[in-house]
Amino acid sequence: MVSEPSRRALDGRRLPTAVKIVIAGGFGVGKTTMVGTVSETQPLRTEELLTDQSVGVDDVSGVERKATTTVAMDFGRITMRDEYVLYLFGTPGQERFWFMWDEVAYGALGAVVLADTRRLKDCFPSVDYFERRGTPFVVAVNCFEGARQYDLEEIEMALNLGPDVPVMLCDARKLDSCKRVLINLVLHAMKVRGVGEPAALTAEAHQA
Ligand SMILES: Nc1nc2c(ncn2[C@@H]2O[C@H](COP(=O)(O)OP(=O)(O)OP(=O)(O)O)[C@@H](O)[C@H]2O)c(=O)[nH]1
Ligand SMILES: [Mg+2]
Repeated sequence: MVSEPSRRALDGRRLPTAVKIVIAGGFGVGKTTMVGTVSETQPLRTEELLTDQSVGVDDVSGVERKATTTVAMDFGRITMRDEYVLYLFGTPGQERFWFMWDEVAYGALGAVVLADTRRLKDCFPSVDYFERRGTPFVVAVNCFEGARQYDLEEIEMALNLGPDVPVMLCDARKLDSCKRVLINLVLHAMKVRGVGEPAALTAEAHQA
């Protein structure tokens, strides 16, 4: 949520508004990568090695070189136009760690659901989760090399999303691309929650 205390002025300067954002999606879709790409501080990670025990449980097709997985959460921070500080919380993707989601998502303004078109159904649990919680979200399709390209309309239809859920393409390894996703999410979430449109971010959205 938008934190009221953070709006207070300090020495005549306005403090940036603090906003909590969740980065969710299926196993290996690029959540940790996205948090790491945008974070202006050293991101906090809780990565553990994928072991032989995960063979047959975790589907690494498409990300065969993946050696680690998030077991609790990712955490990072990005400031936008000195007006907003986004605190980013990445969820663990593996089903056995989904019990963490309530903790990670508590108090979030909105969520990014990352999707991979090669394993689109893996993002359904995240979509269902945020729909059930009433948390505004956008779907960002992380475009892996070699994955077939789809039109956004095709993806929207496949996900059976409500008409107002923004869907966009992104590259979780690129700062500008991740920033564009985050700005669109904040604008969408503020609109859904009736918080008014932040001029600074709208201007940034036009540039991104
Ligand atoms: N080609 C390509 N590779 C990517 C991209 N994003 C992430 N990767 C790679 O894909 C793998 C998965 O990335 P992670 O960021 O660990 O995925 P995750 O969603 O955090 O995974 P879990 O926490 O295990 O669910 C890593 O090997 C990344 O280097 C991308 O946009 N393009
Ligand atoms: Mg991760």
